[in-house]
Amino acid sequence: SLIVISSPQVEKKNQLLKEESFVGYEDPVRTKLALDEDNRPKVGLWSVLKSMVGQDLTKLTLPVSFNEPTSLLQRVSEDIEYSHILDQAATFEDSSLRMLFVAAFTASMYASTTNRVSKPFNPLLGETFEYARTDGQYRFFTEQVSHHPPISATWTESPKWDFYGECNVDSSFNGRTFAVQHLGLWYINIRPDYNNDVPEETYSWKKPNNTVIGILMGKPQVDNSGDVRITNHTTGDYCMLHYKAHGWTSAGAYEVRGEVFNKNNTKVWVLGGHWNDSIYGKKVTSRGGELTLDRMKTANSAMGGPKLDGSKFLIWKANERPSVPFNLTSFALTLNALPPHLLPYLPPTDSRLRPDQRAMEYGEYDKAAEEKHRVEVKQRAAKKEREQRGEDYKPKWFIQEEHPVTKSLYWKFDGDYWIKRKDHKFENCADIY
Ligand code: CLR
Repeated sequence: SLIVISSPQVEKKNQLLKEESFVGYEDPVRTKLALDEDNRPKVGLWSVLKSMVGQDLTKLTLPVSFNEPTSLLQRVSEDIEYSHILDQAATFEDSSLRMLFVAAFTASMYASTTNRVSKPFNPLLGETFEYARTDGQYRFFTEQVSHHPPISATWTESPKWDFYGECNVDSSFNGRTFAVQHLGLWYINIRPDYNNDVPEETYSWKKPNNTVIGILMGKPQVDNSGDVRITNHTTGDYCMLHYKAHGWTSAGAYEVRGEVFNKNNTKVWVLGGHWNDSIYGKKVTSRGGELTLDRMKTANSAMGGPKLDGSKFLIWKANERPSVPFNLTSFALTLNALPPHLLPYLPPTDSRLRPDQRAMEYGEYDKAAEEKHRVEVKQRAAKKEREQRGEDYKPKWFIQEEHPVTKSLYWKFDGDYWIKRKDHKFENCADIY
């Protein structure tokens, strides 16, 4: 279990425990689905997409067999699969080392995109998803706060860190690739073990783009590319990350490289690796700071912590992928599980209760399609009723405000969710399914 040292960490840990956030999550996580194999009808992506040039994800009407049995809300929670990197970041006294690990965490999120060219279910307006892990000591919550444009506001808390932001993606099919552009700003607060100067520091960044490539060739895959700047607003450290676009050959595929600078613009660390596999760090010394990315070399691949002598060290390694339907990761597999202990704690809006997604998980594709249609019709009817009453839609658990540090608009979680959950006070939730 996690050892908390500083008083802000202790306070957060006590809050999570007092609000009984882990109640319902006592059972071991599931390691397989009821379905043994992915028996979705095999249809070429191109044959379906060719008539949909210029369309975005919300307007695409694809057969349900292009879906995987996850909601985009659950897909977004997969960002925290490797949250132990943040726990580790908090242990360092040197803020540039904290930045190095935070940067590796932001890149670790893309490991889940390998072999996952399926469409998650579009969340319904007001749909929510919660997830907690006793081993990670965090609680995650997200709500679909807007339908057009689709925006999911998310908020994760753990003794040593918070991770929050909005998944607000612009997507479109240009005839060759399917491009997903992230518009939202993402935040991490770290509560360092040694909080001599600051009890809590704020980082922010914008995610790189996801692109589905290889559609015409019949071998679609997700690529992640672009430049990312991660800023520590509290100390002035920053990191520049570059995700290399997948070229015509596979040389340089999945590659990510970056440099960490302190507030005086001095380069102190370099990092690099492959977002589908592992990321290494290296201290910049008088002998230079080049990082070789030789995949064959397995030296130093044990997680031994940072090396100060200028030699390369492993920061993160992706988990083994289980062989399960829909190519879900071992983490993704656990998200839609519905353990009997948890059920009485869930609000009626939780993604786990979505009937179409549940049918999909059992391989009942016709039923999934029917139910999907039904809940979407219900959503449109609710919208019409609101319009007739002249009412604006207001999200239940988040409120949009100016961020105190970046001054950008962000979705602030009011925290009330976990208290209501503890007391089983969910009777005022909308009936969306
Ligand atoms: C990537 C990791 C980010 C959060 C995130 C948001 C949107 C997701 C994206 C991730 C992965 C790729 C994704 C995308 C939405 C649609 C797209 C799932 C999880 C899929 C591959 C589009 C498939 C569409 C075709 C079937 C037409 O932190």
